Amino acid sequence: MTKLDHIRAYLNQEEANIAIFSDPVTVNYLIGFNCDPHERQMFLFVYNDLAPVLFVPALEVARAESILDFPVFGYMDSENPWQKIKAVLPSTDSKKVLAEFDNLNVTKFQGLQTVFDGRFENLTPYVQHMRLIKSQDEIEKMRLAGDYADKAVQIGFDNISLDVTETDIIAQIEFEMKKIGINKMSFDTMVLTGNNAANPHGIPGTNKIENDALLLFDLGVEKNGYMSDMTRTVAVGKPDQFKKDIYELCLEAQLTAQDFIKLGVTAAEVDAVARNVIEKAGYGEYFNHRLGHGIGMDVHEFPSIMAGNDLVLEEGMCFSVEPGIYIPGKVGVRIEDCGHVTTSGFEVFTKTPKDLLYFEG
Ligand SMILES: [Mn+2]
Repeated sequence: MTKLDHIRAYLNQEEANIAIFSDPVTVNYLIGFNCDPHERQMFLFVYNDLAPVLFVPALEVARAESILDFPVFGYMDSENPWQKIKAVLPSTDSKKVLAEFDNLNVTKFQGLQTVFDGRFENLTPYVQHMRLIKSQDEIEKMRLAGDYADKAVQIGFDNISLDVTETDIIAQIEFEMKKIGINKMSFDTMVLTGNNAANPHGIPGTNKIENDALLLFDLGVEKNGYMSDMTRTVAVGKPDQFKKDIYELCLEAQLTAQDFIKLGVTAAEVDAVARNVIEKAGYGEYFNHRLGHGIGMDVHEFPSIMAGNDLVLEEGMCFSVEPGIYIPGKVGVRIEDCGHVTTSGFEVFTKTPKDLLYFEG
């Protein structure tokens, strides 16, 4: 069964005639058409018993038609997209209309309501569920994205110097990645020195790399539509024993959680295993975020590895394991790998070593 067949089966089960996809990542996931329409409108309409229809800005029609085997319609900037949708769709008749609520802003929702009379119901949970279990092909793509993250962080390591700033190192990483054909990082690369790393949402800037301190790299690469995400914290010069102890504690939490992951345990249990290590040492209050997030075509997707999530882990689920300890004004450490659940445990996509690495200032 293709992914669209699964959608059709779900429509029949829900006794609905149409599903509307508006999230560009979902559209890419379902039909392999990668397009960011920005503020313009793009929808994939999937019927239970008619051919699907892709509706895009006019400038995207030729590219879409070249890869799709079903009808594509476009609209000019000067046209009303909702009138155009109503005119081109083979049917707008459905008692229930399934749509991705997490992606519908009010403009889209009100526009679609002028096209369809049916009752709108939320398709987001079904899409999240579909994307939760990765196929072998998807795992391969995640591995490749992970390889590039390892390369990227190595470039960061190679550029550590007390003469440069956080953004200098970021510029080098992204410059070198572009030169080997990487179009896009998964998110804004973070390089945080000293106390700036003690803020879990620290923003890189023109801070010079500090000596005798820790330096945090959080980055990822998009390759073939799939994301990687990793964090490494390294030593510059000779950080004091306290900083090294916090590093070792964070590493112990991360490795304990990774070893614990297996089929049948819950997401909440994985979070608790890591959290217990840090809490027992007395630093629980400084680990103030969930242990991890799902990853795939989006850098944050399901499942959330956190307290309260009783989702049972299954083969093919992909997520991060990223404990952090942030003591304001003193030290910040985070260690992160993403991986996938296998029949024998958890296999990570990033291989950069995790023993505390030391660099000359
Ligand atoms: Mn992450």
